[in-house]
Amino acid sequence: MNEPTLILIKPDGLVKSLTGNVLTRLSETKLEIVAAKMVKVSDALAREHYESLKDKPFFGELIKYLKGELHNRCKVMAMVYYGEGAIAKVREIAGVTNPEEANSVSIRGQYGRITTKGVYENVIHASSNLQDAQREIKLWFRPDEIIVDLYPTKKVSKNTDEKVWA
Ligand code: IDP
Ligand code: MG
Repeated sequence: MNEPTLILIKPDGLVKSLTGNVLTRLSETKLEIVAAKMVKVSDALAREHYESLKDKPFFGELIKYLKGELHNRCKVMAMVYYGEGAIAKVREIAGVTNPEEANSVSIRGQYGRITTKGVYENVIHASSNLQDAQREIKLWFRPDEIIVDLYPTKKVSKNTDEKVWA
């Protein structure tokens, strides 16, 4: 089944000039890129993205990390990859959450680190399952920013073609 997955190149990946390396690794999946943009991450967007982790002791640092406050680089690259088994294929190449435990040839294993404050700087985010992918893609992208129709939309008003997620 064709499915979408959200990928973020996090601020550490951008600061370390890893964009090209990460995209090259991801191209091994043979998936299609159906959306891509640079995003200045607001506090609200970061908190909403990691909503399920809000009770974790590392949540505060994690929000600072995603907003770029740990790297003086307040942006991330957000992308939607699409195709057969996309979620599992990207998670496989990304590696597990803890960069020290990640397979050493995975993106996180190759380029991630744990900071002295205990933040897992693991270069990329990748959706975990279909439900998370849908929630995350709708959070980061508007319907007209994605070149395939993924989820139902509705018109903002009769007078415009602008659409929002239904
Ligand atoms: P995932 O990114 O592999 O899906 P999640 O559990 O969803 O992992 O955690 C989101 C992000 O929070 C991770 O990518 C990592 O940056 C950070 N994180 C997760 N667990 C820890 C932890 O135990 N200590 C520090 N940071 C963590
Ligand atoms: Mg996750």
